[in-house]
Amino acid sequence: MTQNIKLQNWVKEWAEICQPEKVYWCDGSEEENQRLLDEMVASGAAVKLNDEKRPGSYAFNSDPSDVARVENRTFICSAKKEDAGPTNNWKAPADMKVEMLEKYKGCMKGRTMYVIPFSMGPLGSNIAKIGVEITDSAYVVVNMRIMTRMGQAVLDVLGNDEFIPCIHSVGSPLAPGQEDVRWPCASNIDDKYISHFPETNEIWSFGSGYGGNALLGKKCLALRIASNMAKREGWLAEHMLIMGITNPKGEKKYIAAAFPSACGKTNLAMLIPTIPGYTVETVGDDIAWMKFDANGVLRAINPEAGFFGVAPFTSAETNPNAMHSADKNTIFTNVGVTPDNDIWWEGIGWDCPAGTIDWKNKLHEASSTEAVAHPNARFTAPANQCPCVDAAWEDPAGVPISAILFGGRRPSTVPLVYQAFDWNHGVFMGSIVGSEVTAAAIGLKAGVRRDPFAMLPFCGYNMGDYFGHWVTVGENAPDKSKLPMIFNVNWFRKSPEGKWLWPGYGDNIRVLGWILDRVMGNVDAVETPIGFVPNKEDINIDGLKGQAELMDALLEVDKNLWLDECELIAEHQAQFGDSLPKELKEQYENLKARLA
Ligand code: SAT
Ligand code: MN
Repeated sequence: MTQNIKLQNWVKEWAEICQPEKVYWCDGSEEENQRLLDEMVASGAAVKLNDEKRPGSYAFNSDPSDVARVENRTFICSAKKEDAGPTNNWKAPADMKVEMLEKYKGCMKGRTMYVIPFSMGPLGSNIAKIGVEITDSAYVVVNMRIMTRMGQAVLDVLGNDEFIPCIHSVGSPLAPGQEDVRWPCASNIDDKYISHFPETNEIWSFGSGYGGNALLGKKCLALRIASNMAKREGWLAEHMLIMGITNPKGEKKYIAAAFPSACGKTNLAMLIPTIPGYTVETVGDDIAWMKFDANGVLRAINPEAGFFGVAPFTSAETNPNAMHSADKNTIFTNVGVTPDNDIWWEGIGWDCPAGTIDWKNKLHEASSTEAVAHPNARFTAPANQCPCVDAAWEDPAGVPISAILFGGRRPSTVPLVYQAFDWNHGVFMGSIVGSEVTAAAIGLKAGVRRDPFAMLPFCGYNMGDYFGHWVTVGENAPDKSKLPMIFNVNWFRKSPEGKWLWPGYGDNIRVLGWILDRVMGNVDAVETPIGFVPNKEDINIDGLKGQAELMDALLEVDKNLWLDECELIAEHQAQFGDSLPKELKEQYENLKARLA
């Protein structure tokens, strides 16, 4: 329990609004966790998996209408619309609160209101932030217990201090005697809201029970709200993995890396090197909070305690470390369940056993073309179960960051790797990250879909101001010589005939090796109009058959393609209007001048 009056009053206030049957404060204990899981198995909401194959693990199926984040129902409710910027949905805070309070009235009838105290970041670390989530979903409680540090220990650390209040309801009250469904949620998309009030550090979520819509510590707090706090306080809250890389000489460096979705971020964070002598260790696979220490070194922590990873196509081949992270004590959502209560998904590496129940809770017929697992099916697994978790992954001081990587899916134009000339050039690189889409794929004009810093859905304020914040962080760095070097990588370049030019996966260590060499000043590079590109002999391709002939095409910087790219960049920059920092306009002009 807690003596925190503000917290007690806040819970009371919301209990009056939501009218739950009872209020329950989560202590985070093993017994509590087991009790909630047992209750959900008994009610039919969860399946207990085979204890020999998947100890301590459970499978849930969501409602088919509730399978992913809802970006068109995600709102940044700053006082001024400009402060949400051109890339966020906005509503005035007061209007949003009036609208949502109508929804919250009585929304927990017949349900338990759980109070979840949680810490993003190691408990008691001065970088960590404490939130309290109110929810009517026991599924959320057991997931938050994996994804965050949760329970009484957090209240003990909180004392009478401030917390970030997060309110969540699945929006599905029960009338007396009404039987519950397996996955309650608001059935109408317009009844879902993921709202953020950056000026008051509040999160209000309604109508969805899935992922980032409901586990409010993740995208809502650790990115959208934290990005606002970071701007005010002079640090960085980023959608980045953090990994340690040790080279054959035993020298270890940490890097942070941002990629839009579907670029293999979790796989990179847990990569198994194909060249001998290198080791990769994982600090985090999704979010990095970075601050300068007293010596002017930028240090990063992973605010999370677990992985909420995409299941389909994760296998012993693509990511054995992720598979092992999910060996036990794991919650699976929207995967198939086999007759012996194991899990199955597309690309898991073996055939689907007869009698498997699909994510829609139907028997999967061998002849069926329907997916067994939803494409956004997830595993929620404790980070400390990852075989390659870094020894310092919970160090409250964070790990020193030597390099920051950006990347997207670019079949043409963008070389395998290139390095920014300086910090502001690197900020420019981050601001133009994107993946190419074909006209066929989305029925729109073919082009590059930009996802600056991979933060498009997660930046809690005006994206132009966010670019400006990155510029400011560089300007205010206590020691500019200690700023991380910035790189762009592209594992996805293709030949004009459409063949991949790079093997990817574990072979990406060959590129990371070059990046480490640059960081340590071991190799020169070729200066091109877009940045420093490797001399091809400096990328180790030993043992890769046929790779040598592809290196020129892979590293090529084609001025004409880049002049075309500049036109797209100009369009991209234009949307930010006056909020685009002059430094990025300059970077664009300089790039064009270098290409001329
Ligand atoms: O559902 S989450 O937001 O946690 C994961 C994702 O969509 O990136
Ligand atoms: Mn993510």
